[in-house]
Amino acid sequence: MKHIQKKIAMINDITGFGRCSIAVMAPIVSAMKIQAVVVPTAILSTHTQFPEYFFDDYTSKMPDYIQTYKNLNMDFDGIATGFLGSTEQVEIVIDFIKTFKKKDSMILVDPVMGDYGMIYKTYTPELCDKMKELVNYASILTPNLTELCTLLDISYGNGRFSRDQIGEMCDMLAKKGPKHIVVTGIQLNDNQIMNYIYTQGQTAKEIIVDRIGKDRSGTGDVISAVIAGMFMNGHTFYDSVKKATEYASKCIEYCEENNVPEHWGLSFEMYLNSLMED
Ligand code: PXL
Repeated sequence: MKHIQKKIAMINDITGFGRCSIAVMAPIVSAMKIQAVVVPTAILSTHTQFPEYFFDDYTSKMPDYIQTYKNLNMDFDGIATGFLGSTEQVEIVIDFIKTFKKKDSMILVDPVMGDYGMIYKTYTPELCDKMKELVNYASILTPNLTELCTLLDISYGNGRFSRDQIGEMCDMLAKKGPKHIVVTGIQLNDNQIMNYIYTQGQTAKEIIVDRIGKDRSGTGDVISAVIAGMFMNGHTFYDSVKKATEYASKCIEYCEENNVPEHWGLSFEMYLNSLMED
């Protein structure tokens, strides 16, 4: 019988404590019956929101690591990328996608670059430009509003954009490659957050969720992983985003009720079984 289990390459950091990147993304897609193949970009003891962390950049080792997959003629049904630390690392990711993607592979790029109109300190103008290049290879893009503006060189201003403006920005990005874009975490008011869901050639949709408590680290990683898993399992982009936002909301609610510190990430383990399908 043909082996039909799908595999996704996750190019991301391995962070020990704090529930972000691979530590949440691999178990989530595993629960969805997809094989997670880890391609590390860095190894950290905790994520960078803690006052102290061990950080080992893996960039120089990535080419040899990846070469073995090239020699073994591997291919992937999906590739997901997250936080990237240097232009060199983005080059390696672009080469990885060019080498391993199949005709219908899902390429999810989470352009982790900033939030609330501010670009992270590690993002030099060169790195921002390189991320714009990576967008050309994505089939799914999951920016927040800050990242959407940065990728298009549009000023964030006060962060207030109409739905039409957001739609036009998605149109511009989609011309470069990604068929599906979800603009995450758009603040509608003090209590509500909107996710704007764009698929090329279709009318945009939105999912509005209640804001529960403060921001929690790793939320974006949980959402990308559920979207990737659902989409690879044949669900529509809208249904994938819907499931992802519902799942994240449940986890956040649990964290609030159980006083989980905000920088400990989401207690995604509590609801993994709700991602399992027969
Ligand atoms: O969740 C994003 C993320 C991923 N990886 C590392 C981080 C963060 C956010 O702080 O520090 C190492």
